[in-house]
Amino acid sequence: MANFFKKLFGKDGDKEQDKQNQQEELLKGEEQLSDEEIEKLLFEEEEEEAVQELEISEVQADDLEDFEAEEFEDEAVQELEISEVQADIIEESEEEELEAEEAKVSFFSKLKDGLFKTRKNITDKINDVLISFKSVDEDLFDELEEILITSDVGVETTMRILDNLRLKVKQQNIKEPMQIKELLKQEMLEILGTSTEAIGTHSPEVILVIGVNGVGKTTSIGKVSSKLKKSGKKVLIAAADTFRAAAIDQLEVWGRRAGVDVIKHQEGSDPAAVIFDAISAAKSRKTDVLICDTAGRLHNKKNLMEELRKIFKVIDREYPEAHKEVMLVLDATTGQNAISQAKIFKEVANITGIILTKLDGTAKGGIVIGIKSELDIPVKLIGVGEKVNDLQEFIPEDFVDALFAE
Ligand SMILES: Nc1nc2c(ncn2[C@@H]2O[C@H](COP(=O)(O)OP(=O)(O)O)[C@@H](O)[C@H]2O)c(=O)[nH]1
Ligand SMILES: [Mg+2]
Repeated sequence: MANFFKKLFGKDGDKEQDKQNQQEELLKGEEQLSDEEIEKLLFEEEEEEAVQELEISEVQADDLEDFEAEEFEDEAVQELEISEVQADIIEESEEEELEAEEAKVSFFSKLKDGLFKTRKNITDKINDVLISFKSVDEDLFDELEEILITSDVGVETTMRILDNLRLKVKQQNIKEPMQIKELLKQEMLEILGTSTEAIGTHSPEVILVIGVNGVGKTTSIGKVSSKLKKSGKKVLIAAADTFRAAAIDQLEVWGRRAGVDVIKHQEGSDPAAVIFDAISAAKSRKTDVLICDTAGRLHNKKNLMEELRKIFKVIDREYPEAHKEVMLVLDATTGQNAISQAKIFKEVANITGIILTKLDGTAKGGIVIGIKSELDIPVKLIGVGEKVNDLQEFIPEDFVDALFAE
């Protein structure tokens, strides 16, 4: 829907002044509609259908019902010239409705749904193999090995899992292939360990979010801010990805949604200076959690690493009393490449946790196991979708249960 409006009303209105002018024009436009016009519009059946079709919320319908009919839309475009900001507001209230709905869906089923592709790939294949084999033999282990490796569990980790499986099968004298499923779950849990401390629990706390472009840093910051704010924390965001104006805008949209302020400078300014100001603001406002977005242009590795070092220095010097978390965001769909990225960031950053995004978009969710076993950094949060509630605390038992759920 929001795209529909964006298409309809154009992408102008970047500048604050434009937005104001357009908002004023919107108000004028509304006044110019005569009562007759409004009535005519309201009674046309087509329009009501259009309203229903577009599923506009009541608030939006109030604003928009005057010009919902398809024929009238073009005129409305010219008259009202709704800016991108207004379209964003529509999108936001639409999303709030969706969020309320989604909140009803349980945590577990969301996780299960988010792992749909992985479940199809790993679990269905494992089930097929276990059903097709009559006895537990080396061929069965070979099949399992292939499934795990192709699901990005990682070669070494897969070997480790299989060695343990063989041993347990022997020790427990297991003859039924199906019994292996439980053993496999146990092995996975053994590697994943227990869940670690959640982020945002200290006060003051500063969370620095790092990772290459496009992995989901800004989106995850939006989701985390919203969650912490809802739990009663005072949250502040620092827009230290100053490379593109769009990155700052994107963060502000998330900030508005979450009801969290964003400290920003102009595009191209020094990220460390943004952090410096954000820390001052956090101190004077008695903020509980300050979350910092950063740029991730890995192709200029040297600069990026220098930039991060400078940021760390500012945080250490200016905010020694704050508990520090450095969250590395990795995109699950990039597979083994995610592990290489982590190794590079480890060189400059004392990474305290991983946010693994886009698990909903990959059939290779075995990467969770690979990451834990190869990097030994706890996965603290997982992204299973683009919506605000789609970032979950990573609980190994739930993850394995959801993976093998029927
Ligand atoms: N499907 C899915 N998409 C995600 C998830 N997290 C982030 N994204 C999408 O990934 C894209 C890049 O995210 P962004 O936060 O801008 O990445 P950044 O460059 O690291 O800040 C956006 O289109 C997000 O909506 C997730 O868990 N699932
Ligand atoms: Mg970003």
